[in-house]
Amino acid sequence: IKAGAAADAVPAIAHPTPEDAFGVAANIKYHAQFSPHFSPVKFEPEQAFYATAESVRDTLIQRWNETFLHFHKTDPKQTYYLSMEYLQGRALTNAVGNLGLTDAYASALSKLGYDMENIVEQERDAALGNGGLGRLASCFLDSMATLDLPAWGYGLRYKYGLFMQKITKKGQEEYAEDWLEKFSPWEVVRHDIVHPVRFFGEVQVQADGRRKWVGGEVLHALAYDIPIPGYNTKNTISLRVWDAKATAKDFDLYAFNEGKHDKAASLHSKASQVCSVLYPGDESEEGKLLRLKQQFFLCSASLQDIIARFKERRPKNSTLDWKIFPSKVAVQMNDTHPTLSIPELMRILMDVEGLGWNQAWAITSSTLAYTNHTVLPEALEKWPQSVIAKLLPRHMEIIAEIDKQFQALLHAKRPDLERKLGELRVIDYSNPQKVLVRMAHMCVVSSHSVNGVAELHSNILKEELFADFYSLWPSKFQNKTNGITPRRWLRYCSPELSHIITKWLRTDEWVVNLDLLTGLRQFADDKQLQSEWAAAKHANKVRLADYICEVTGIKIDPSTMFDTQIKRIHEYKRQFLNILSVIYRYITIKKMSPEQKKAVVPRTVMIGGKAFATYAQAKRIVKLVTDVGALVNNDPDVGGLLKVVFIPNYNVTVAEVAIPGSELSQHISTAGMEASGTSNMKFALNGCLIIGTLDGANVEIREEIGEENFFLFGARADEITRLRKEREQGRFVPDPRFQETKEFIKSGILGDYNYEPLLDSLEGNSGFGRGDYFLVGHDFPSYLEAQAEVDKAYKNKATWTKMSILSTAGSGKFSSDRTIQQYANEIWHIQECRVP
Ligand code: T68
Repeated sequence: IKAGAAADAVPAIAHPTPEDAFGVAANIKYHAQFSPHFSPVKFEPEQAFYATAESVRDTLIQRWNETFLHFHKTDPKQTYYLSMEYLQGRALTNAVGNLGLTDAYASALSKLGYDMENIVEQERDAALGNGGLGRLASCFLDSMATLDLPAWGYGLRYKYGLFMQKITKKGQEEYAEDWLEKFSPWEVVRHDIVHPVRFFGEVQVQADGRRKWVGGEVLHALAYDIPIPGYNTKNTISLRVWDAKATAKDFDLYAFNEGKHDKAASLHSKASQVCSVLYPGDESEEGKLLRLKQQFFLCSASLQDIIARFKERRPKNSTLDWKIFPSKVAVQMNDTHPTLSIPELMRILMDVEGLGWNQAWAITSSTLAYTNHTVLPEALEKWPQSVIAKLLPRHMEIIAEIDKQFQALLHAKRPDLERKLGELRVIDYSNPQKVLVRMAHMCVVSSHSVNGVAELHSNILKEELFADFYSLWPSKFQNKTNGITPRRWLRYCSPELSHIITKWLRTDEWVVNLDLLTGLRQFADDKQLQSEWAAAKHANKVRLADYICEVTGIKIDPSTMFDTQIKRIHEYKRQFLNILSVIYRYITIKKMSPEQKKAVVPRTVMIGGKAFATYAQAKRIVKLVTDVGALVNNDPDVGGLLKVVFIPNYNVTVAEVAIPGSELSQHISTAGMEASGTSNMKFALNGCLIIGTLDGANVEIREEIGEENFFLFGARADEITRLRKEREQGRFVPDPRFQETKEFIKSGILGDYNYEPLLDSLEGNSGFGRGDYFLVGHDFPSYLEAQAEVDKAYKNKATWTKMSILSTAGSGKFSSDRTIQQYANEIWHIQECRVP
């Protein structure tokens, strides 16, 4: 490369390249020797993992560079996905698989005396997210790369991602998990990509009347790139995560030498707080400030980066034409967490670039789009105006102006809505002591597209949550049903099933065209396929049983039905309903004669998930599951007919074992409350049958796989309001089985833990102050009936296996490739840009 020239003449790599097993083995050895992380005398599995990962990284970086240069030269419109969360999980299997190097790496490692499976196990999960929303973002990146789309992700490089969960006698305990403790072999620090981000300070009016944000504290956002390889393509995109830094200039050497060590490095310590923890508690004012700081840090650094790229790619000697910005840039906000992108883009365009309000507004609103992931009122972000004004004084001015212009618009266009102004405004003045900014309203008002994540959810947005906005801007509202990547969630997590699918479809094209799975339908009755299918499922069950034994010490029997519910613990997801029915099953078994017991279908019920650290009710549910397990698993009367296991520390890697190994999975939220769900799609794709309510994407899954292959129960979304009202009016008569189950818990047989607050939630004193708000009591009887149907179906192995095959066959729609193609066509308006 010549000085000053573009770096597109990538020089030949000076060390062995991973093209075949010999090349790979040599390359791994090279890294073991020259990557100076470990002493050279050791080559244990951990070192072997890092050397292997660094070897894979060589290829990734090469492709990443080619992709970047190709995008740079072609200059297509590019999408930037802004998300506070990414739940990436492990990367090694996925990377070598997508690169088409699985066999080469497996045999190279075996030449070096290792087996791939063991090496893969050394990697820690990158858990920079909570649950569905974060995992969705990660699946989307895989699809963007695979579809050759010019698209990138932006996020934050938290030091401590999602906490580690330990289950003790007290229930759930949380510990910080340091995924970077050693280092991550996947990230590439970009020392040349640094953007200043200001907090606090004040607004000055300049001579020309323009406003300028000055003073306060300025931190620096330093970029780390995590390469994301597409499947079967050279395209390798970036997840760019920001870390906060202070500079040497911010270090007060004089103060330090006077012994004032903390004071000397106070900005450095503030910088280290910004990206230290995912979702720090926000009860206190300090907590709120930190969360808002994190959100703004992501928005400001990413927008500056996007704008720098826009400027860099403009033809030489041409003047900057801001009008074309929306034809070059699409920004997708993953929920309201990146909402501050709106006032930040407005500020940059007006205060830095000198545009007027109207032009800045036109650009901002045609660039930004918003995805909503929840209708739960308590999960819709509202920030105190006072906190925003303190941290981001200029942004608060802009937000106030957006609010004002929205009022003017209503006045001019929709006087009929003016009486609802108070509810619709961006700023909520209803309590003058506590003025709040409604982030979702700001997103709806300022974006050109608003989407929900499943048909039912998008309809609820249009008809309820955002009904008035919908009447104002009907064409803004869209649906984009979620999806999952078939690479991680079938091809790599269940190689056994994948091989069978490829064999029967006579192609592995399904990995990139998941609709091809419908081709399995014609063989669903074939005895040969059924027996291969059942064998693969059994192998996956054995693997899960081994894992459960390893982490809990509990031995479970792979010949029993494996029934799983894994997701965040929440009252609306109703793990409580699940465990109540397990208790009822236990009570019933206890009353049975030996003859009656023979007819029972033996089940292993597994529940896993993390409860938010301050969510007391959710933590009680975790404790209840473990207490029920302790009772049931040790009762000789039960004799293996029922086992109850809490799977600790649920994360992406655990899901990759639990999902293929399950036969029944539970998606049993109160109808209307689960926006979509994505684990339902993962289970269905892996031939696991669903017991569920008509909620979120369950509705569409049931349509696709056939209602005869889905165990449905419970109230529908459009009945919920009426049912809650009836309940309030005392018109609900509980099922005697429900009463008996509650009495059982009250009896104290589970030990001395106080379950009263949990039981109260079923009666009228729930944390939400509303009696059985989640309608556990109402749905209990129909849930038991659906469970009886499950047992009946399971008794006939051929029927069950056929249903399992049809479940996989009908899951094609739920590929995130489909979802992302729809975002690309209908929201982002971007085209494929494939590296030749
Ligand atoms: C989930 N939301 C939805 N929120 O609950 C789920 N983090 O139905 C849907 O399938 C999924 O998003 C993807 O669309 C979340 O995971 C969060 O994790 C969250 C909520 C508030 C603040 C932070």
